[in-house]
Amino acid sequence: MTQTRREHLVFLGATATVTLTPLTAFAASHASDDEAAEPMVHEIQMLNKDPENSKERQVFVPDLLRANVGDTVKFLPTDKGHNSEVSAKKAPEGATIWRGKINNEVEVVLDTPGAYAYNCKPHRTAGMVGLILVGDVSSNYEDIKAEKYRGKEKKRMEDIFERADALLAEEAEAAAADS
Ligand SMILES: [Cu+2]
Repeated sequence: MTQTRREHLVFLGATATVTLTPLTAFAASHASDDEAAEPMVHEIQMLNKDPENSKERQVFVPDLLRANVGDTVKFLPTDKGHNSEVSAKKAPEGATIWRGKINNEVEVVLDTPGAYAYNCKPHRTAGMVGLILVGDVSSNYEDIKAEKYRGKEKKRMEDIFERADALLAEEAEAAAADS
């Protein structure tokens, strides 16, 4: 497979989002949105400690990811003792769901548009959760938001949904300005 230099740079930008804030990641992942975008690989680290706030433990970084249909997400076992999994009711209908083993890397092609609220099995109640928004999320975003989350999981999901709402509003605004 050959890549033009420009596509290659976009790809590098995408892999670098691991260390950026979600809003920056969003901007990077949509840098080439005007054309049929080359599928990208996004990396999410499974960590014992949030590198930006050492008081926050058991985290996915980034915990909010914007992706296009056909992109790949990789969950990396950077620290030990974690997994990534998503249940069918917290993913779009018909989507490929995943259940990683503890300490294993998981690689998933995001084949179905919608929202995916995943978690680490042993640390779900400790709030080790994350959200992936793939393409048009209107089919299940509100349903996922209305799901039951408990304790620290609830607190973290509320924070993630707040950022997701802002991101989707920003997108809607940009789309309106475009037309
Ligand atoms: Cu965990």
